[in-house]
Amino acid sequence: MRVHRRQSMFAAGSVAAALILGAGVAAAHSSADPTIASIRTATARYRDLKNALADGYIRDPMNMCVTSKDEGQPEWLGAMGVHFFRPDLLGITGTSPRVNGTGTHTDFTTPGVLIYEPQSNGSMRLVAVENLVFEKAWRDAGHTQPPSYNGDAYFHMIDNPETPADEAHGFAPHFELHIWTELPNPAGPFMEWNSKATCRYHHAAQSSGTSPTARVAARAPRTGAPPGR
Ligand SMILES: [Cu+2]
Repeated sequence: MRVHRRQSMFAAGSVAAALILGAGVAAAHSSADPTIASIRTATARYRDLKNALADGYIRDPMNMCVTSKDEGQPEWLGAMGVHFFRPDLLGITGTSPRVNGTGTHTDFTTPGVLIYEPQSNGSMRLVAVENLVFEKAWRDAGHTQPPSYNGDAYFHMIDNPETPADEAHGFAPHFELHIWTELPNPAGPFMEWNSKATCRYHHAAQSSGTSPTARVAARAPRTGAPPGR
């Protein structure tokens, strides 16, 4: 069901991704990936945002609390939240014209990105972890398949010039995968949007005023996907 929905919803992006990656490729498989439970344990210290900041995570400079609605997608899909990045793990090399980097980091026990949901009392609740791998760096490292987590391929994010939306949300072509370690996602642990996450308590005054970019998840068709995730 989840796959169905993604395929219909992101059909255009999937076509773009298929053009890049070739249809029907199997995801590169790593058998050494940690379990979600162990990732949750390893990142438990980041439930306290102070620990994240101390370890080098920085708040999204745009300070966006990202929602599906902001980016032109159905509101019922939900939200992500506010992203905190480790620039060193992402290997950021520049931000113009797109955020680019050399990062190929895929270890979720030290994720490149942490996602927080603003709470009504002003605190920030850790909801998910994410890794983001730049496509060129990944291919330059000799990989012929997208990165994957326990056989689940990362989403391929690349702008489709034929649409007004920026499907790569300001980033150079990359692969990304979220894992909703702290806030279970009814749509599945790896889906981009979580209907249980909200940006309701993200203060408008914190926003940059910049128009949100569209974010469309695209992933090449792959084989061996467990059904019904
Ligand atoms: Cu995200």
